[in-house]
Amino acid sequence: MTVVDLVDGVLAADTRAVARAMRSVDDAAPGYLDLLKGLWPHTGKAWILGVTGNPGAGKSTLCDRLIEAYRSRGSRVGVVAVDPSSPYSGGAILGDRIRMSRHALDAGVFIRSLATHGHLGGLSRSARDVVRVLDAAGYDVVIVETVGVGQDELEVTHTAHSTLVVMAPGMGDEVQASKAGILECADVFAVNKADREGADGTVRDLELMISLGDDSILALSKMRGHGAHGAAAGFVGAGSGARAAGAGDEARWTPPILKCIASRGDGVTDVVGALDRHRAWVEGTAAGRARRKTRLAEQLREALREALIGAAVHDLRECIEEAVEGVEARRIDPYTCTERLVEAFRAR
Ligand SMILES: Nc1nc2c(ncn2[C@@H]2O[C@H](COP(=O)(O)OP(=O)(O)O)[C@@H](O)[C@H]2O)c(=O)[nH]1
Ligand SMILES: [Mg+2]
Repeated sequence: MTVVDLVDGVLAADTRAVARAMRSVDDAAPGYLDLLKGLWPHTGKAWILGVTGNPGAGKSTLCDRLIEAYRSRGSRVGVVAVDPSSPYSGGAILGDRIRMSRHALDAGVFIRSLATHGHLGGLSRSARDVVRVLDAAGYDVVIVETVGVGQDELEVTHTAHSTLVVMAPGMGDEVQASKAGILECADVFAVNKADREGADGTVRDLELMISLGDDSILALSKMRGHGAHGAAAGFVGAGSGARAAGAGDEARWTPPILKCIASRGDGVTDVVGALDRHRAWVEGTAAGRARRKTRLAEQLREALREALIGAAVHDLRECIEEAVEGVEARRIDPYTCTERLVEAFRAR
């Protein structure tokens, strides 16, 4: 099958062509860049939703509900599950042709799992390009579920137009997420497992952190350390006030925090509503469009970094070997050595 045939197959949303194109892109198989170039003019229509949060928070369960909600509006939904163990509605499903059991017979849903490693050029590169295949194939919403909240996941969220951060009460998710920089990339927070104790506390902690910024995390952990839960609650008034003020200010998006019980489907409508509002903000305001542009710039820089590193490591492989020996024998320091390698690469 030629690249042109494959492009045509993807544009016709032929399931086998889509699966094949995704595999080719994921493996960075020969010709995959031509494939992506061919698909590019047909992308940009899908709304890309990143779903992140600690393992066990309920991301997959909530994604399953989101698929249901978007399908009921008639949208076609693509899912890229970076977590290969995603137990969508029960049965754990692996491999290229995974289907969420509940959505298995639905032609309007396409699910692909990505392994967490083994991608040429990194996981975020793979995820971004696999998403583009789904976009070209006409999926209206593409959900990218990450496995956790590490650096890779942060990069994966750069691909998304909206990022939903899922948390569960009593897991210390708030503090952990703030350390990992997840708070900054969150557009909507879902405090899932609201059937469990502590959900309101998690909501309050989040409100506090959002209203006070990064400094609050340290303060919060200190308060918690002294067992003064009431002290944290004392700030809630200030937090809610800041949120209310933010709501009328279209230059700023203040991430809403919604409680839900994904396993029962409770509160999911509100999460969907918040995501809709975020989309409207991104599409309808200058600030939103500027942010979208920033994300594109981030993606381009990532792609450039990957391409440059790939090219340098390939072109300089002999020099690098020599360099390692030089540093090992202490003939040269690693800093000068790095400078020389960069110079050698630029001279090419
Ligand atoms: N009690 C409760 N359990 C839930 C809820 N949502 C998901 N779970 C359970 O939490 C576990 C982890 O869910 P999963 O969606 O796999 O989390 P993920 O690792 O973030 O994708 C599963 O056993 C779910 O059934 C909820 O709202 N309440
Ligand atoms: Mg999962």
